[in-house]
Amino acid sequence: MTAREVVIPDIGDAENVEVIELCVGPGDSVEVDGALIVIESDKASMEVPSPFAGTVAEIRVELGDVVDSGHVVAVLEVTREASGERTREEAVPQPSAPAEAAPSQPTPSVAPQPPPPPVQLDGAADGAGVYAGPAVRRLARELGVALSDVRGSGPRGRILKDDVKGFVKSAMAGGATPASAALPAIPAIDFSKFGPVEEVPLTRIRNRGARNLHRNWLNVVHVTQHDEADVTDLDGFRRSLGDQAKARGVKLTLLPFIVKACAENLGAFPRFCASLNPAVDGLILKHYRHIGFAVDTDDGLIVPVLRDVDSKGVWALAAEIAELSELARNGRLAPDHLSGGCFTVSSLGRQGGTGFTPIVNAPEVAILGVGRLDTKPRWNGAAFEPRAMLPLSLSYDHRALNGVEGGNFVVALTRLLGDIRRLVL
Ligand code: CAO
Repeated sequence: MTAREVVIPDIGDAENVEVIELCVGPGDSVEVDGALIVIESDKASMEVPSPFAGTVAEIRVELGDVVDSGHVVAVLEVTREASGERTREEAVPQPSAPAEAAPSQPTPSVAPQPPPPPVQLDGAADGAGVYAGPAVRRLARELGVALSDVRGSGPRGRILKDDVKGFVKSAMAGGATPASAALPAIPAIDFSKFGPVEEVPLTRIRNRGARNLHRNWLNVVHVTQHDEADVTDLDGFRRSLGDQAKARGVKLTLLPFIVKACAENLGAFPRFCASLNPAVDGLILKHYRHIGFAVDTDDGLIVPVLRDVDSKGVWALAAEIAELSELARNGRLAPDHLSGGCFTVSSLGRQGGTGFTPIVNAPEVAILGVGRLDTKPRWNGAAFEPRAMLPLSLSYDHRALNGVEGGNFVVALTRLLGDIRRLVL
């Protein structure tokens, strides 16, 4: 085999163009006219095609290099030439590498045959208006992908092979979206360049959860309203029930009280117990109070639903929360346990934190995040006194609810939790 240099062909009056993509690397096979690199001038991007078929021995440019006509791009071990009939004996050595960079056994190279012209990428025949090179177009054709549906992650939105592959992967996972709706792709990075890594698969639940969260994040117009409820009396009351809880075999945490207060509050604010209709021009008000609560399991986050919370007492809710959490952690929840929620409570109280922004569990329109209770000094009009303060974070869909409604809901909820006697009024 003969080693031959490939140079950048005549690119007209475009000078000092930038190398923006390396399409091949050492050891790769290339066909005649296969793309070697992509260069970009002020006006256009062009692929530099290979005039030979063979194997890439060396790439002589790097991303970001500024190059011109005649610059050596690569050295190929040639098996076949574009114009077909020339033999390796006809090759004319052309020492174009700088002396100090030359290998001890100089590579016999040849004056390049008039190299094929660069292939302009912008506005090519199929998928006109799509910014992609022939190799990418060929790959898209082979995979049956319409390039107009693919979001390019290259410079100025150019579609790369990885974008096409990513689109196919996403389509197979059920998540592909047309470019008009898709976000710019996050570049795939080989992190092992920076240090040791390992890839672990997401569990089925985490995987499904990730898709749902992404869907909700993209569809819902999120606003999060933060507040603190003074739960000094409520927490004292809860603790005072410790012996009764033990006798009943129930763990009485703040959560059943919070869920109960939410059900009460949903009665006063029915637009929070609702879903937008599919056309997003109407609100479906639900006259039932089924409330989901987030459970952290080894396999991922699960949200079982407590039914008719408004008609249940705190003991019953505490027992049901324990039972559903246990079923969730053992992977034994039935579909009925997971459907029909109107509103969700996500408590990170045990874990800690003063506030977070929970993602609305669409098609619900609101979710309450609960942080860790903390004793804080509070001004009572005459002096500071220690009070047990519970951080609350209400995220809601701004398409369904406005800020005043969000604020009013949280304030009313803090009042209910501040004086739970109100729950029986
Ligand atoms: N502040 C301080 N302490 C709190 C608290 C709070 N807000 N909430 C709970 N605690 C305490 C409890 O009182 C309990 O203390 P003791 O063991 O001393 O009695 C302890 O933390 C453990 O509570 P728990 O987590 O077992 O019970 P719970 O009723 O509060 O919550 C459940 C049950 C299933 C919701 C919870 O275990 C869980 O899985 N939480 C994670 C939810 C989650 O991942 N949310 C994030 C989703 S992203 O939106």
